[in-house]
Amino acid sequence: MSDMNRPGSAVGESDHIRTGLSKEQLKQAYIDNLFYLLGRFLEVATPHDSYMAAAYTVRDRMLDRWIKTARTYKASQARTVCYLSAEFLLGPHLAKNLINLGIMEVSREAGAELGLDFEAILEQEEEPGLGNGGLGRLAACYLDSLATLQIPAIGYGIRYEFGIFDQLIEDGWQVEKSDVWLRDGNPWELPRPKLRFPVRFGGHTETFQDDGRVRVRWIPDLVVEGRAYDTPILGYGVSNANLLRLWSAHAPESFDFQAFNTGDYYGAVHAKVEAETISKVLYPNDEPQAGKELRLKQQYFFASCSLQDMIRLQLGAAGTLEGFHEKFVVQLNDTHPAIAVAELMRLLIDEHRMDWEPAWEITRRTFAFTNHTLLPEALETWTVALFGRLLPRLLEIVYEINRRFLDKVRMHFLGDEARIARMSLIDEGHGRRIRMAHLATVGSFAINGVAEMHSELVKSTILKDFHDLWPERFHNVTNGVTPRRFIIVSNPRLARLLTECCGDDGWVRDMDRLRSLEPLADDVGFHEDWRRMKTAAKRDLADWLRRRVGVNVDPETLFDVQVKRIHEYKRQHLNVLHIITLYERLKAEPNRDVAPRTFVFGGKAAPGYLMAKLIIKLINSVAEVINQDPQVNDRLRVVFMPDFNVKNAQHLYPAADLSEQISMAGKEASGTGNMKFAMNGALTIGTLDGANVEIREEVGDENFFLFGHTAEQLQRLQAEGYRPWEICNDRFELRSALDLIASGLFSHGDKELFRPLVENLLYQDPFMVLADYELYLDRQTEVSHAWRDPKHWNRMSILNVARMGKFSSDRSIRDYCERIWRVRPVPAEL
Ligand code: CR1
Repeated sequence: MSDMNRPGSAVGESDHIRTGLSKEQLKQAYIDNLFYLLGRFLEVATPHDSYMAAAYTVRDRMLDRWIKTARTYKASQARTVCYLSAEFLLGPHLAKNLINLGIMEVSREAGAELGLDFEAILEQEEEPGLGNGGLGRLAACYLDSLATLQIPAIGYGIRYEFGIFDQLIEDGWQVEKSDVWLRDGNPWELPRPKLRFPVRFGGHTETFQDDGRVRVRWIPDLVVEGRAYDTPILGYGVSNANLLRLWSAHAPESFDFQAFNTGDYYGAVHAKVEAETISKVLYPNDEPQAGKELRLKQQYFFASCSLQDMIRLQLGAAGTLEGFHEKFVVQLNDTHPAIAVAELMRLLIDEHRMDWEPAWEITRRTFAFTNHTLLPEALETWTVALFGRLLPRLLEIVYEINRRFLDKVRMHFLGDEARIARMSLIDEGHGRRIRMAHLATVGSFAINGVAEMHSELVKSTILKDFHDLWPERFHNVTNGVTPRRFIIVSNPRLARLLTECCGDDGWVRDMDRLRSLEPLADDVGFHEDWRRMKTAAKRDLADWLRRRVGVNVDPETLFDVQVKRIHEYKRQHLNVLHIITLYERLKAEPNRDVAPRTFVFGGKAAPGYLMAKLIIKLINSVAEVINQDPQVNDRLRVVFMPDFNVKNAQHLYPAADLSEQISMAGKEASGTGNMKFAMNGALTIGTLDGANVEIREEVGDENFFLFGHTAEQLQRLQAEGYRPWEICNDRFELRSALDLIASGLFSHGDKELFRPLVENLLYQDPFMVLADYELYLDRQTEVSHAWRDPKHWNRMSILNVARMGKFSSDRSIRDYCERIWRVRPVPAEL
């Protein structure tokens, strides 16, 4: 770029005020932003003003990179990865961006010289909670890795006005509070009011003649406008900055003047409200309950806006939609954006007057689909009735895709009508429903699961028929997490130690280099450093818990942590049964020698998921009794950390000694918390499920506490007729733990409160908690023994960190680039 094009270049010196990275330039820029953007000056600035000024100072530096990256990508004509996701759980931006720009330390110094409390400024940021859990956080890790690996990419999603609810705990129960994250403004985004697309809903379709062809016109009864909000996403240690584009829903005009003039003022305003409702709130279910009309509207809304935007870019660059799939590859993050398959067909056929065959050729070569769950309740379907009423034109297209697809299946599997019924995009059995996973599969050139075991199960269960037909389309890409967020930002002490050991910070972009730690696993001096680092992190967490939650915990005890969404399949209640058993052992034998532990739980329950809410209540009730019992509370403590989110999680990973990954085998597609803990030196107690399997393979069986039945064994148990109550008859301690809950000891004598939970475990136990109880307890006993030998424990901890290279999201993204997207890096230069 010529100098005249640089922002601020007209005024010479001030050029660097928006781009320079030196301490003096940062200080000057900060003061400038405080004054000109916020109308404040140092002496009167509140912590929030300081945060905003700091954020704008960082954003200025990102914009320079962002514009240059966009130009480089455009000139390269490279293929762009479009990651379509209903959720992006980014976490706070400021620290992450300071790290990726490489100015964390110099900013800290600049802050100190200005008399600012740097930590308090970071604390000010309200995180954008635009996701529920693993799936949304994975999308955020992937954006970080895409930018770091210099891959042209755009994240597309929804700018929810309210993200995932804030969780309060009152009297032990979860209480939800709406998340007003935009209340104080969002300095990281740039509104693009001119970048807007119409999205239609309802109405009917008609055919008409056009150049001798029959075409279809959709006359909607509601048109909503999607407006773009852009957030730059910086890579680490590179000049590339990618784009996250989120859509916000608006009425095309703020008033419907027709209605207004005829006196229907209320009706006119109502249309505006109806439109804006679409991007109002994130559905708080991690495994969504199907059937909600608004959710289908959200999905179609963001899929349509995103595709219209890609078409705009393609026409701008090439003037034609031919070859669209060579310029864009669209990754569908689960089935939430699967409707994009039908929408791209509609746009190509109806709006750009293409014929079906070439349009289908482009479509099926554009999309790739990631499945994230096998849970039957999470497999999205929509009734034909609802779908047709809301999206009449899309229903016609889905029918036509299905007709042509089933013709092919019929040719391939002659006479196999049962198979045809199973594979159809329409489930005729349950009140006629559209199967979104089938639509995504039929419309994609590649389908993948998120861990080896999960990908195998996808092929052998939910998509087996499709695998029989197109085995070459099925892949595995094991999930990963970004070490920028989950080591450098969360655990700076560990980051420093790793950089010292490796000689430089190259491990941040190549985590396999941590293997060079292996020889240190037996080094006495290094053990001392390791212990100091861990103890410091545990002290920090203890301070934080005292201030935030009002509980005292002892950093010398074993920190045993389970944080994730609360769900029966994740089996937080198995963890609780272990705690109750320890409690009973200590009560029966007060001098018994047990390794002192602090149990930490955290996680949100979907607001309508009563059993999950009861599990939260149980954890808090058990905590209350144990923490107040002087006979045991020097050796057992239980803490429920409220409002588990990215920001709070960052305090936990560095401090954990033991990571609980205890889902029922076959249920957790991958898990990513398991990776975050192990990367920070926690040891895992876990089942053979999801990515646990691969973590254990990498770190070595001797450095992992495996327990539990395998998925096949559990299946066999179930097939033989699983009778959980019989297990209790033989296991005295299990019976006793359940009896203790039922007795009302944890509920102030109320015997009814936990009855649904206890009876569910005794008589149904759908996630086979009781079947694994004894194996879990035995393994926990070994954990306690291992903890008694700090040298051995540290050795295992060091080896876990050294061998986690595979679980960097950089590796996952490289896999996607090579095996699925077929894209290469395009470095941007400053
Ligand atoms: C899975 O339950 C996985 C993440 C990310 C979740 C979890 O095991 O780590 O996806 N699935 O792949 C999900 O949210 C809707 O499905």
